[in-house]
Amino acid sequence: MKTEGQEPAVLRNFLSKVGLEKYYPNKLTLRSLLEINKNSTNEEAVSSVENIPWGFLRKLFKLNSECRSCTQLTDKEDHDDNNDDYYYDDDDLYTADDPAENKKVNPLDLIVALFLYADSFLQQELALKMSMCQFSVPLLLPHANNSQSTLMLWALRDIVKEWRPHDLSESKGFVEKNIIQADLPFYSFVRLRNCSLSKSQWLNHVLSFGQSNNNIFIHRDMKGGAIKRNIANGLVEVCWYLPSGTENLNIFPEPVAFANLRGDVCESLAQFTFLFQVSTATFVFLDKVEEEEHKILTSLQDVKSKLFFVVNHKEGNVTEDKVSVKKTLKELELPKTSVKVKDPRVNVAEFSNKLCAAIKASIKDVKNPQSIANMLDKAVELGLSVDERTSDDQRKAAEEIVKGIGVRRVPDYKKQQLPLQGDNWKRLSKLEKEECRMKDTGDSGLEEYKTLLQAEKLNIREWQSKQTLSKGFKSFIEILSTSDKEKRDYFLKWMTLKLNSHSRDKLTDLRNKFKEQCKTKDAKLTAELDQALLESSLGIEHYMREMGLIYEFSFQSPNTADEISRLPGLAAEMLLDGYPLELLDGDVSNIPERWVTDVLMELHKKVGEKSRLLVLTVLGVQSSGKSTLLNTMFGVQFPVSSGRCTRGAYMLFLRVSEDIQKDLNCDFILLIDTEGLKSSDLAQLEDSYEHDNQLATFVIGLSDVTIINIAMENSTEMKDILQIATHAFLRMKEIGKKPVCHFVHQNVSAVSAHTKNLTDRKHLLDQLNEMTQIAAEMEKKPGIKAFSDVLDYDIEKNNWNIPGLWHGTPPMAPVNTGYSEAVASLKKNLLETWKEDKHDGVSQIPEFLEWMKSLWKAVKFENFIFSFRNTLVAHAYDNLDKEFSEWEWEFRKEILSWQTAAELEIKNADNESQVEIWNELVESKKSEVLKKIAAQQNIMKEKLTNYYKRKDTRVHLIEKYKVDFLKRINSLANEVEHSAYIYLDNALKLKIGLKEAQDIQRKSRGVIEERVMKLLSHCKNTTPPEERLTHEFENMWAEATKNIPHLPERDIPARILEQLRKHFSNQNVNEKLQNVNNLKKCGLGKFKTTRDHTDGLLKKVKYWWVSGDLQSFADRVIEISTQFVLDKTKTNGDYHDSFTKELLEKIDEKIEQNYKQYKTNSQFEIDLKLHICGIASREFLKMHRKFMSNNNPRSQLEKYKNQYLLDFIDLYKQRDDCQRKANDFVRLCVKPAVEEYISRSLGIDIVDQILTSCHSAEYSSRSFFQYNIQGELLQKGEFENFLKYICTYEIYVKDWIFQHILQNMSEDKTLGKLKSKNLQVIVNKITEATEQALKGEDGVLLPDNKESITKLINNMRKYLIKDISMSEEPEKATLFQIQSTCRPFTKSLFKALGELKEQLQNQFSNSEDITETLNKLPIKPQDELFKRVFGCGQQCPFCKVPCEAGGKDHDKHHAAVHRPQGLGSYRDEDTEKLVETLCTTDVHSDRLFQNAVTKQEWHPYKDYMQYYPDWLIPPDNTIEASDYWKYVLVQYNEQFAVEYKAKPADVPKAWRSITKEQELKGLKDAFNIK
Ligand SMILES: Nc1nc2c(ncn2[C@@H]2O[C@H](COP(=O)(O)OP(=O)(O)O)[C@@H](O)[C@H]2O)c(=O)[nH]1
Ligand SMILES: [Mg+2]
Ligand SMILES: [Zn+2]
Ligand SMILES: [Zn+2]
Repeated sequence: MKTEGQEPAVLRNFLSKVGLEKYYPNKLTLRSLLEINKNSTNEEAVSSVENIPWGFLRKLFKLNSECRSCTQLTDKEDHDDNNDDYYYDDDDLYTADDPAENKKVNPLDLIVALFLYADSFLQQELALKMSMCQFSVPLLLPHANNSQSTLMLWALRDIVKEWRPHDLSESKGFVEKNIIQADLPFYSFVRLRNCSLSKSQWLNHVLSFGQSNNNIFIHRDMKGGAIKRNIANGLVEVCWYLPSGTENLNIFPEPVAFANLRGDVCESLAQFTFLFQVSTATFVFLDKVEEEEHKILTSLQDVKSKLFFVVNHKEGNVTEDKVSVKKTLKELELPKTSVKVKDPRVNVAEFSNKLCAAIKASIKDVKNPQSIANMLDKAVELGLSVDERTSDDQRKAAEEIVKGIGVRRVPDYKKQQLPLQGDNWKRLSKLEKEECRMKDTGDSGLEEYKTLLQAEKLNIREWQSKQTLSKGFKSFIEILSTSDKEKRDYFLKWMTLKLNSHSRDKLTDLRNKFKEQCKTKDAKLTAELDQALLESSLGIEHYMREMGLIYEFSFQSPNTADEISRLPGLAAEMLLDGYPLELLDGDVSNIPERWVTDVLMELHKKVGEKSRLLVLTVLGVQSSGKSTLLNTMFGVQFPVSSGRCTRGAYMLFLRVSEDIQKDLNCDFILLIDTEGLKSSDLAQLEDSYEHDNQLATFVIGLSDVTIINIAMENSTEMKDILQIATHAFLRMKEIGKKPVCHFVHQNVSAVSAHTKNLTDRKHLLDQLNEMTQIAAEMEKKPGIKAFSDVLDYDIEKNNWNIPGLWHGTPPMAPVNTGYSEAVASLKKNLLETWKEDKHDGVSQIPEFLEWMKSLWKAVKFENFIFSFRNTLVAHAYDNLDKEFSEWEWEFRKEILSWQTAAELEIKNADNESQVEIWNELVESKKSEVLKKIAAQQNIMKEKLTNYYKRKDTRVHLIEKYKVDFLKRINSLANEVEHSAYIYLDNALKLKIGLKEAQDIQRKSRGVIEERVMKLLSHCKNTTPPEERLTHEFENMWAEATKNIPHLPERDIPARILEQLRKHFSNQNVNEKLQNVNNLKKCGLGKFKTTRDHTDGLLKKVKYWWVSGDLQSFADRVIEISTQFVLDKTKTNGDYHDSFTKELLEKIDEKIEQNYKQYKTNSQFEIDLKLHICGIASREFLKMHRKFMSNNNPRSQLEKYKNQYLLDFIDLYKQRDDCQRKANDFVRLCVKPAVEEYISRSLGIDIVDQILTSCHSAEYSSRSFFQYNIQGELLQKGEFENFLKYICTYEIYVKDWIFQHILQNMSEDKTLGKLKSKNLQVIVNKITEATEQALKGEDGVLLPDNKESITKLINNMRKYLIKDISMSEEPEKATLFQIQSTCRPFTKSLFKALGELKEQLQNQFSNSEDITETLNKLPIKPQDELFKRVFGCGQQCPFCKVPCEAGGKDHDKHHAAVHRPQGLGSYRDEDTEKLVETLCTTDVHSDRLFQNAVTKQEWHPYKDYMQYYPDWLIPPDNTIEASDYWKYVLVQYNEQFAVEYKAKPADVPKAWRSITKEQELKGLKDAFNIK
């Protein structure tokens, strides 16, 4: 073709008129037309000439057969303008430069222009679509008025036609061929300058015989057909007549090609010559022959059988004309039969019959029909250019490869040249599935079997990786990766064409056989043929598949070649170019995961990580028009064929243009086309249902929008598809994915269809409901009853009727306009509803891949819902959980702070007032805290709600956990309330207890002070020597304190026993308790479980084992309880009955949690509680005694003895040691208060400190905590630790946390710093308060006298009431008989305070006993952190792994990784060996278990939920995740056996080679830590 700038003016004018210059030549790409843009959803009417081509293209791409009629603007003014011109389509007659003409375009011109500016691939697509609409397509494309012409072989290459010749009409077989490669009779139609007949119209008549009139060729009576042609003259179009095998419908028994030359012969001599030479016969339409024409015609060779004249014999024809015709005929010596005269008396039908007959007659004589492809040489010879010459190199390369197949059978070729997708790949896929099913375990142990499977897999992978590339394949890859884009496209196309034509005949044959076979219903033969069909098909997709597999396995070998590592990039490019990529290989039912992942990630990178996807999938019975639907909807090119070659799912990326990316909220639309689903012939094959089910679940799981294509009403296949899809939707709902679903009913065309179908749709809904119920039952989700429980389904909006694709009987039928319109409106609606809906869950490629992996994994298990584990969901859950933990701590902190303030208030309550008043105070505090808790609860709920509104957190994935979290808030509130009440009660009890002691103390102090004064006046009179004074004082002191009463000691054990009785009062067990008079003898020795401790049934079975287990359970409870008691006694407080209550509650909780397993009875409960209470009674008694002695009034007074002595002496000597007094005041009164202040909030401070320090991560989530703790276990590598961790998990964790805090607090003297900070705060407060206290209420300084000191102290107390509690007794004692006045005292006081601060500061910064400090804290940081990470404390019923779900109250317990059950002491009853199997393996095997819970009946692991409905144990086929615990079992097998009094487990050999590194990696994998 000519280069730019040289094109003839007429062409230039035309192109500029329709606005296409910038695309000339061949610059508009197919790719650019596929983009989804504004026009995809909202098609505007064509409003300007420049828009005409686009409007046409859009319509053509959606297969609208009316597209040719939209080549002019719908304009009002031009109605009557050109009436007169209708009779003429001759250029010279039509000269007017009509202004209206500028608004119109002749459709033929338009088509020529389009072909001129389209690139080669778009040309092919145009031709394909046009031919589907049954339009003629360009064969010779003129390059503006004759100057040049191109044979459009390439453009027509892709057209594949099917037909049924007469000899196949019996068998219902058919022929499928690239039409230009078929050897067909070829007829040309041309005209002379003077010709009043429209040959196009006549051709149409001939070709549509028996069918409604198809306008195959554009003719003058069509819309726009009469408009002056500017550039289309010289165009040769071609179309084909194809027989359908029905005798009376067929005009010709065999296919025939028809060519039509536009314009007259003289103008396009080259074209005419070519046509005449290649044609079976040429029909010349004419009224008369002109001189020039006569010359042309008579110069033709061999015209006798090849030339026909069609002469229009009009009424009143000029004789001259007749003569000219006669003359030519004579010279040519044409027989009479070669001249057809159209007489006005002959009507249309008759005359077209005549033409038909002429053609038919001539067909009989055809010896060697020629294919269009073979006309190439002739064209070159005649100087025409040929479009496909440009890609000759690529053609040769493709031919070379295809030639390589040689005479081999395709299956053999594939085995040799594409070996990776052969039997090994199939076997590997089987193995992977077997790993999830564990069907053929045979005699070997489960874990052993698993390692065997692994080993075989590894073997295969290795073998695969060692394959060298075959020659053909090597060059395939080479060409793909070295060519530039255009060359690559050509090459791929050529490959496709060559491969298709290579295998087509063979396949058609097989397919026809297959069809016949299916009738016989012989399943075996059908399966064989099916297999043969699969094996014999060889297409580009097989090469692409091999390419993926090369990459997939290349990782097995360390030295992956560069060219291989570049493959994903190459494939990504091809995806972006619009090629489909195989996602799921349905032939073997497997996904090359690494390949797909890397390709898509490569793509993700290429598009700048902007890859939000909208995934759209079509599902439906095989050959129900799914691919056709997608192609029509989006203009894409999924392979369409009447037979199947592959099974599986292909994906294709469509770019979304920038103008609507925001609206659609995506950058790409990802189309997934499925193949091979439920082909009716295969339904009988055994695994087809399973295969279909997997495929459907997988693709539905991936998609945002699913279209269920239903082509046949009520057939069983359709039902099966519905069943499969319903099931898949249900599963998606359960795992938190909710796709949009549309049902497309094809072949429903009646206008009334919609209303009439209402009943049908209701019926469909009934069916769906029924199927939902069945599926729900299968998935054990009885709560789901109706389809609408699963999906948002609207009977109106989600059902679409689409008329049949063909308008008439194929192959001659054009696409039904109704089809095109319906599909377009479906598309529009899909995109529009997508726009309207809010989608927070749009995923990018990485997330899509995550879904792909987890879906596929779950699909492989039988138990989809319970197997599904998606790291995205896990992450989303973890994130919320982390945040939730923070809120939870805020909540607790708020209440804890309030609590300590309340405690202080109670402590500071007026000591003089009645106990009732205090009671009231506490009650009011309780209602205050209730309100506070409710408020906090609301705040937390609000936080949760807001979290669920967030866009960045993928909350849609964890929607179903919202209830869990709400529950957690409530149970948190309950817990906090409970502990706050206890706290307040304790504060009150303490206050009352102390009051007693203080009363005594106060009285005694009064006595002493009186005595001192008395002694003083006595001594003053006698003036004894100084040493006597002391002596006198000592005597006096001894006398005065002699009778100070002791506080009565309470009988703690009795009180505990009473509590215990009360605790049991509701149960009918008092009788048994009656015999117990005191707790003295309880809990002294070791607690022993007996047969009487469990219920009936269990006594019969082997007792030692059950008892062993029960014993260790009891031991555990005792240990935990003792720990609890000791924790309580470590504080300096007094015993309180609530301790016993709490203790008993704790025991109850443990018993309840484990009741199912041990079936313990009330005897056990009583014995155990008595035992523990026995221990507690002694500890609590100790505690009480210590408290008593600390608060004993006498010893309290002793503290002040020295002071009184000094006071006495000073008074005697009339000295005033104001500084001493101030010091004493600070030491005895202020210092304890300050210390209390510091430790009061220290607990909270420590937790905050740890949560914000570098250790915060450890407590950020349960799983991270586990990860750390287990990592440390591994590091230390001590059996004892493992044992402790497994058997006494709670204690171990508590201890671990405590140690962790200790370590943390000693680092950098953190504790000292925290304390100092608090010290600074309180000292400042005291200083401030003191300064303020110096002033009276009126703001005036207090007078400088003795009395003011008391006033000052009272003021201070008042100002500090919210911060500290200064006891009264020490104050009174130290300020006894102070002689100084206020001012000097204040001075001394400040000095003393300063010294106090310094002293404490020193103390804090020197190391101190952190344990001691921690134990004494009123709020224990270890407890708070424990609450944060411990969760519900349940353990897996099989392996004892602790539950990792958040909070105490959740739907299901779960843990990321389970352990070999033997680690939890589970053994085989007969061999006494510990069991090595993991629960996660068992639950997907066919194994059984028995234990107390099943009443020793055997029960399948698969149905463990029946007995443990609150546990979720997802199956796991991976080997790595549990490496950690396997390693532990291997390492300590013997030790565990000894410990559990069993025999060591049989560990699979492979486990022994697990290294510590692998173990650590396993740990990381298990907790999702990267
Ligand atoms: N009669 C008829 N044929 C159709 C219709 N839709 C598609 N086809 C033809 O059925 C064959 C299979 O179509 P295809 O789209 O490959 O089906 P798929 O297997 O579901 O993807 C093709 O030859 C289509 O032309 C329809 O509505 N009516
Ligand atoms: Mg298909
Ligand atoms: Zn387990
Ligand atoms: Zn739990």
